Amino acid sequence: MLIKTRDDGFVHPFPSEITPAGVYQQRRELLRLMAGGAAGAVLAGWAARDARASQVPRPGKLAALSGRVSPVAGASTDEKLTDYQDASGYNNFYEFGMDKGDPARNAHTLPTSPWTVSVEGLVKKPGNYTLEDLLKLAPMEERIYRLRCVEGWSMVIPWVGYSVAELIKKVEPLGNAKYVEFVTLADKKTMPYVSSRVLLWPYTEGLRMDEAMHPLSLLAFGMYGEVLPKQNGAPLRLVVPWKYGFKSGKSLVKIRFVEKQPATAWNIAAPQEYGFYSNVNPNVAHPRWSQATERRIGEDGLFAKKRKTLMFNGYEAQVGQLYAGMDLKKYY
Ligand SMILES: Nc1nc2c(c(=O)[nH]1)N[C@H]1C(S)=C(S)[C@@H](COP(=O)(O)O)O[C@H]1N2
Ligand SMILES: [Mo]
Repeated sequence: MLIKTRDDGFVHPFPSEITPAGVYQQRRELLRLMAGGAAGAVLAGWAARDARASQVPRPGKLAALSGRVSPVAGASTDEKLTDYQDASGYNNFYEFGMDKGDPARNAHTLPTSPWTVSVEGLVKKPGNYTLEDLLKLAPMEERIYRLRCVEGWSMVIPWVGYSVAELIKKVEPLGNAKYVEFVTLADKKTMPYVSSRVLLWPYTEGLRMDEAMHPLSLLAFGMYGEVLPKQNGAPLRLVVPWKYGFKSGKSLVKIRFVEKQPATAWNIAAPQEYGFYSNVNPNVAHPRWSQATERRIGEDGLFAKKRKTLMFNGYEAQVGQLYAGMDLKKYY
């Protein structure tokens, strides 16, 4: 039974693990070690891999980030907030390592100032926008979103930012811009795993134009009323609450308007597992595990009951229309 821990998720696959042969090899190795009495050590290893970093320092307040309550309908859940230490100590940011505690331990090397975001492609006003430009581009809002990782865990985080639509309107996309590509930083000097082949760097993500324009799609600069910790994607990231967490690229450096559906990092790594849309959908299982339930971080005692995963992560009323008539099993 314990071997199931790994299958239950909490680790995206990386290329060497994606093949069935790779998975088989790992199980055999685990069984061999267990038979040899080394199970304790192995399981301690798994536990460490899944554990959050302890006592994460907080980056502090920034006046610009005292977000007003969002006027966008359904922008905040009243569910209990995830503990700050969990939200900033249990992360996926593969540029800094693959264990959940690695980003908090390693991301301090990331220089977040000065920072510019290059806006490119099919757009009337391309150019380099500095972080200072972006911070004052629109009023900051607080939005309390559920974030659900494809691995089967979720959190409730109060983000601070504004709709990506605010930026998109300012830069005036051309009529033939159908998709928006989001490119995140890939810097070998400050991001240790960018030298590895875990993913094809830079980490890229994409949205259809109407998804990017949906008011819930957030450009986040802060969380819990403070500057984003580096491990959560400082100085700015995307948060798309109805999609699996990996659509929400961290530490954005480029936003490109394109005509064709862009390639995305996870789709390149494992196309059969991660589609372009990646809407949270309990009816479409991940090939290696069910997506019907999730573990809310903070309720994760060994015997805590899992929660039912909701269609579009609970944002169906707001975003369901975007997918009217689409076969969501085909467009997963
Ligand atoms: N650049 C970059 N962005 C990323 C990732 C990553 O590895 N690199 N991981 C994604 C995944 S899988 C998830 S679940 C969320 C996690 O966000 P959080 O750590 O702030 O909760 O970030 C997403 N954005
Ligand atoms: Mo994720």
